[in-house]
Amino acid sequence: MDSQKRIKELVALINYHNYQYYVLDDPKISDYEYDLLLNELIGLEESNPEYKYPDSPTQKVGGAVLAGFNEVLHSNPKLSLGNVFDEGDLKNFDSRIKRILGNDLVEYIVELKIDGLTVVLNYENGLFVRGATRGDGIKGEDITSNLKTVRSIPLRLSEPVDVEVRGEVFISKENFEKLNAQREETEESIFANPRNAAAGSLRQLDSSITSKRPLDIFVFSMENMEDSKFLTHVESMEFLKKAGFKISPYLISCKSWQEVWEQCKIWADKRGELPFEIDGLVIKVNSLHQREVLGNTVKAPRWSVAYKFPPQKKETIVNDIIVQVVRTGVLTPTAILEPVRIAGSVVGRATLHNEDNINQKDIRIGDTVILQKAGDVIPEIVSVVFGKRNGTERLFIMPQQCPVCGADAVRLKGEAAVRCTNNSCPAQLRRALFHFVSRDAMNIDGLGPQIISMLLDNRFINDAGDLYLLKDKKEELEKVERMGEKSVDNLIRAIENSKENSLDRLIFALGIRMIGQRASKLLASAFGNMDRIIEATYDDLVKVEEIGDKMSLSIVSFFKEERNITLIEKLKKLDINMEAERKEIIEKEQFLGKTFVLTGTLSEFKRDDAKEIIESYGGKVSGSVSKKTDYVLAGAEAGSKLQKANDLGIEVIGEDTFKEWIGRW
Ligand code: 1X8
Repeated sequence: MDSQKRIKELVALINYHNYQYYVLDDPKISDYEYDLLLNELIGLEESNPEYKYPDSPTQKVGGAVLAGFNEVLHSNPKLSLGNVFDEGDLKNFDSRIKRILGNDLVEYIVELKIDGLTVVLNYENGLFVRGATRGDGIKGEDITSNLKTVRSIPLRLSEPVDVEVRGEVFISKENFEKLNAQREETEESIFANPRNAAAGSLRQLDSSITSKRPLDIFVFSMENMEDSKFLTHVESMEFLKKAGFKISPYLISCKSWQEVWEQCKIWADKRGELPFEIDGLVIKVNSLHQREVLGNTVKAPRWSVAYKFPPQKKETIVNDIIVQVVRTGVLTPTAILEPVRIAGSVVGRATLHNEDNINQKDIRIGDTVILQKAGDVIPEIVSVVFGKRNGTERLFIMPQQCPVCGADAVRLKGEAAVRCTNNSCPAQLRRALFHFVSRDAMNIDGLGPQIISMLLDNRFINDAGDLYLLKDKKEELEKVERMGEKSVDNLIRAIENSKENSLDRLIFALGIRMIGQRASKLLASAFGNMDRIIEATYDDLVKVEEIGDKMSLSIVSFFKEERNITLIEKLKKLDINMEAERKEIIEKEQFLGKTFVLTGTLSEFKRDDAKEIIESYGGKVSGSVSKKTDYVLAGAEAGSKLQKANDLGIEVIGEDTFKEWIGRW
């Protein structure tokens, strides 16, 4: 069969199966058979690019990366809706409609208000040509290539019509949980709620990223119905459904505002049982003729309104307050609650964030509290029911030690968080290792989060130093699934290479709080080697330009921890470079090629250290003064050497000048 014909056939066939699977949730073939068809199409399109059709399902995997989104001017303003919050508001909405329409009967359609991102889709001749965000209602952003990847958005309709529809793109609760679990695994930031996840996914400039997100859509209105054959909204939705759209799942007909209010009460309770998030209901007049009579205000249509659910609140009891150590080492107090059902799920614990939050709200163990689950999925304690206290409640005291490893937990000035100071705390180790090997730190290629986790879980490593011992465990490593000989060799080579990294990389890799890449470079160049940084006092540190008060405190407290010193000693024994690179300091022309003689006692340097500094800056140190001596560095009680220098007319410098030259004063 000729390629063009087969391509056409495959496009139609795969689009049909997409529709069965993603819109109707009724697959007709196995995933395997589906993949075979898709692969065949991909192959044929590759060898026949001229037959790549605009409705080809291969576009669902994304493609070109955009520099930015173009602006789209909407055909008509995409108005937002007025809100009603209670029975009274709803009655007023109905009264206004009745006032305008006289005694006509009004049928309302009640629908779910999906908590996602509103988009506008345009079809010409049945072909999807453009999709945009709602934006400010007048202008949106062209996100066509991202919307093409949404599996339930049809690329071609069953009829060759020109149509504009509005819908809500969302991510189901189940897929949201899965997506976040995945992101946690790969150390990516997690989304606060399904709406943010959907919005973030649609704003990707690389549509292949969007294609990997489990986006879905409900279409809820047809926008260009001016001269349409439809008499009602429901008819237009039935048409859209037949055309291939996944339409809003409940269209509940109500004959009075009282019936509508019943639905509001029903859904406020039932919302939790839905597989996706809703933040209210939308109430619409069904008759298109009546809609036209009612018209719009400047802001919103008079024939529709949104009912907003009250944030869900429940009373419960704080049975205990425990402290969890999160990956960043922050000790997070968490309330253990008497389980309550709220917004469809049973809540048994709530984060209390930090000490200050507990104190401000005066939350005590045994308290009765108000728990709230608003738009966000994370439950929160809003307040204490003080009237229910009986005197048995206990104050919570933040521990001074990490509950996981027992190391000191400290609260740094200006921070609400209390942190475990132990960098190798099991709760933190994984994260510390991710950081240690990362590109800007030790830059060990091929050591991603998965491999690190595998190494930890199989007890190949217990700290960063153990990475450098892996070369002795080659055979055991090769036995691990997916670690062939070649990948083990590559990994070990990358680890070995990192031994020669510059000092600033190592400093950064240690993960000292507040010490980023730049501060690491400054420390490396100011102190020259790791030992001097370890020995540096707060006063020494704050003198370094750009190293401020908080950074200095953080450095001092880091090196006070014995575990951190032990790790550095271990790394030193394993031959990890602890010296600043020469090239960084060759610029110190006072030293380069110059011969120094040391005499007397320096107050801030041991003689060996001073020697090392001079050498590291490109100078030489000699034991006796001669004509070849360039400088004599004289400390207190300098004796004959100083005399000789003066006799020979050799420049004598003091400790202050020396410190100035090396950038420490
Ligand atoms: C917004 C939404 C509407 C519907 C569902 N979800 C939304 N987020 C619906 O009509 N079923 S209508 C709407 C609007 O007009 N702003």
